[in-house]
Amino acid sequence: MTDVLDIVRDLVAQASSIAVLTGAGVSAESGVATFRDPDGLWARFSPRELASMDGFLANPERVREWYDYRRQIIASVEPNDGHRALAALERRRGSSVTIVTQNVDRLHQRAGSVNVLEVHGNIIENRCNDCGRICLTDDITCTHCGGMMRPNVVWFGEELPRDVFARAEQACRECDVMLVVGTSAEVYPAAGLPATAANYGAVVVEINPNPTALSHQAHHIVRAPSAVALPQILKETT
Ligand code: BV8
Repeated sequence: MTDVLDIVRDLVAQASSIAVLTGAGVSAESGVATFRDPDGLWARFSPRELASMDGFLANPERVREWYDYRRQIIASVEPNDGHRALAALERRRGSSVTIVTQNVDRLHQRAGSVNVLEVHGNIIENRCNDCGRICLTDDITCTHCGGMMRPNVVWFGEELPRDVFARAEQACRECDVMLVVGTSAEVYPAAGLPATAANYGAVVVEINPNPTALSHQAHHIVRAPSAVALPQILKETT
C-alpha cells in the first residue's frame, strides 16, 4: 500500500489541476449510509419509489418523509478526515482543485471546501417542480406559483443541472490528476467523468476499499477507506 500512496502523493504534489469525483463512500465514515453497499439505502428502500419523479407523484408524502429522515441523519453527523483533507488541499492549492460530488449531503462544504460542483443537487433545499424556485422551508406548495415543492436533488430519469455538469466536464478535461473517491461508478452521466478525464490525458486514481465498475480504467488504485487514504495522500509535502 505504501508505494501506491507515495506514487499518488507525488502525482498530487506535481499536478497543476486536480479534479475529485466523490460519491457516497466519502461520507460513509461520517456515518451516512451509502446506496449500494450491503447495508446501503437501496438494500432497505426502493430507488424507484423514493428517488424518482414517478415515485414522488405516486406518494409525495412518503418521499418527503424519506428525505426528512435522511436530512436528520445528515444534520446529526460531522465531516470526516477525508472531507477535511480535501478542504485543506483546496486551501493550499486554490481554484486548481475542483470537487465534483454526486453527494447531496453538503459535508464537503461543511468541512470547508468551496469549489464544489453538486451534480446531483443537494438535500438541504427544496425546489418548486414547476417554476424552479428554491427554498429552505418545508412548504409542500410553492408560495410563488402554487407548484409542488420537492427536494432539490436529481432523481433517476431527471437531467443533471446543465451548467453544473458542464463545469464538471470542463474540470475533468483540464485536470492532470483525477481522484475518484467512494463511488461505485454505476450512475451516469457522472460515472462517465473519469473516462473523460483519462481521454484528455489525466491520471485517474480510484480510492475505494472495494472494486468498482471503474477499477479497470483507473491508472492507480488505493484500496482503503477515504478517511484513512486521503489524509495520507494529500498531506502537505515539504
Ligand atoms: C439522467 C438521488 C437523462 C439523489 C440519485 C447512461 C447515460 C445517462 C443516463 C443513464 C445511462 N444509463 C442509465 C442511465 C439512467 C440513470 C443511471 O445511471 N442508472 C444507473 C443505475 C444504471 N441515470 C439517471 O437517471 C440520471 N439522469 O441521466 O437523465 C436525461 C437527460 C436529459 C433530459 C432528461 C433526462 C440521474 C442520476 C442521479 C440519480 N440520483 N440519487 C439522492 O437522493 O441522493 S442516484 C444515487 O447514486 C446518488 O445520487 C449517488 O450519488 C449516486 C451514485 O452512487 P454512489 O455515490 O457511487 O454510492 P454507492 O452506494 O453506489 O457506492 C458507494 C461506494 O463507496 C462503493 O463503491 C463503496 O465500496 C465505497 N465505500 C464505502 N465505504 C467507503 C467507500 N469508499 C471510500 N471510503 C469508504 N469508507
